Amino acid sequence: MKKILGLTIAALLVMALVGGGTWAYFSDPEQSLGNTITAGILDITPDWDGSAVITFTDVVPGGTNVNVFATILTNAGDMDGYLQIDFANPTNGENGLMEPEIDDGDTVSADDSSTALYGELAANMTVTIYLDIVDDNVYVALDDTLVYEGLVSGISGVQLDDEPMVEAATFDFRIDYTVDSAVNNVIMSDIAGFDILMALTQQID
Ligand SMILES: [Ca+2]
Ligand SMILES: [Ca+2]
Ligand SMILES: [Ca+2]
Ligand SMILES: [Ca+2]
Repeated sequence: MKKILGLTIAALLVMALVGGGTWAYFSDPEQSLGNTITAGILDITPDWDGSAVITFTDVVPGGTNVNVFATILTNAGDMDGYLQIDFANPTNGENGLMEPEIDDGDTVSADDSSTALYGELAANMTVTIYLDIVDDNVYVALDDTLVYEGLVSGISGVQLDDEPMVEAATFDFRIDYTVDSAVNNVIMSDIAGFDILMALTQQID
């Protein structure tokens, strides 16, 4: 009897201890193990190698050319982003002084070793640079996104900023040019060009 009482007291103690902390609540546990968080990817992919520099050659007074440069830009990552395009380092090379240039009054510095200076082409060539949103290979103001229209010599510092570009979006990036029809032989053999820099940045909702 004493032993039974002891067991009973022990059982009651256990019940009391347990009962004190075990008021029932509804519960429905679920598990989700092994979670990982992976940083998103922003990846602008033009279909040229990243170091390309646009260079115009064999242009003539009054000449025009559409799609002298065209590339497809792709947001190849897994996030929406903003596309930024910057232009820099316009070049304007004399590339040798031809006799017809001299005849039309062209001169060149004693140092013509640089390809970036002394030419006349960049100041006489207008470029139209755009995203061909309505993809018909033609810039139409109401359809497409104009990036820059102006002289090559004025392109440094031009920027397309914050153009929304959702995941997997593609843009056709195109350049047309026209050369002043009034310019004379001074542009002969000259070489003009510029750098294009692109970046895709995170879109913060
Ligand atoms: Ca010159
Ligand atoms: Ca178009
Ligand atoms: Ca020249
Ligand atoms: Ca020249």
